[in-house]
Amino acid sequence: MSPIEPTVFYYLKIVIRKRKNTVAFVNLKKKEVQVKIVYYGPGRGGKTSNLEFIYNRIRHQMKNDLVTIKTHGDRTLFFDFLPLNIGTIKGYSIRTQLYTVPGQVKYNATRRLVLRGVDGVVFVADSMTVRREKNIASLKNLEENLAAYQKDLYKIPLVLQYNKRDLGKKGVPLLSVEDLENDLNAKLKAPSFAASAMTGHAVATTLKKAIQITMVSLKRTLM
Ligand SMILES: Nc1nc2c(ncn2[C@@H]2O[C@H](COP(=O)(O)OP(=O)(O)OP(=O)(O)O)[C@@H](O)[C@H]2O)c(=O)[nH]1
Ligand SMILES: [Mg+2]
Repeated sequence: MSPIEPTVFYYLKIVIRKRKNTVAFVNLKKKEVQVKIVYYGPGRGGKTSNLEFIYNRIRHQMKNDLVTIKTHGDRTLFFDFLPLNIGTIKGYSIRTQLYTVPGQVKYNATRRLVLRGVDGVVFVADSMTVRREKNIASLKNLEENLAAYQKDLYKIPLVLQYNKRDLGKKGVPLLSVEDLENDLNAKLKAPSFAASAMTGHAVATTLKKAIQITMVSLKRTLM
């Protein structure tokens, strides 16, 4: 992954200052700040692929492995987990924890559990026309599961990713970005990116934006 922009470090500094006394996020013993970002979205939309791409780009500098628990095929059974060390500020190491949820409808209890303590969300929508209803249902499900933690879809730091754009060239019918915006983002007006977790297009951009807006929001909450 390319280096995080300086603005993000600026916000991180503020978060550390404000969070020094809040044990939930800052581990004073370990001198560590944790930020939790969850990749959410319909089954087979490409959440795990996003984390795999990020992991493969940075594995040479990683101490930790991508933890991924899959079912028989390539479906996520519980979650994937990728801890990212994104730097040290004033002696505190900043750890971004990336999680994916299992997208299959039947795993809702697990999805809800993974959302506990979430700071920011990346919603990975599937651009394939046949997945239109699944995207809409999954976003609604996200809203419900956040509500269980008294969190509001309209207030939580959220980035939308319109994944699988590469399939257009292969003749697979895709929803246009405009259609996806209308379906999912008309009211939310969250930052959104057309991407491909297969080629890696906009995968890092999506993550950087998610980290950035999460930091801005944490700063606001704590001030
Ligand atoms: N062509 C293409 N295929 C993709 C892309 N992203 C994911 N895939 C494929 O879509 C399938 C599902 O991807 P996953 O990353 O496992 O999807 P997921 O969202 O984690 O699915 P669940 O774990 O079931 O929720 C895999 O076969 C991926 O290779 C993409 O951008 N382009
Ligand atoms: Mg998965």
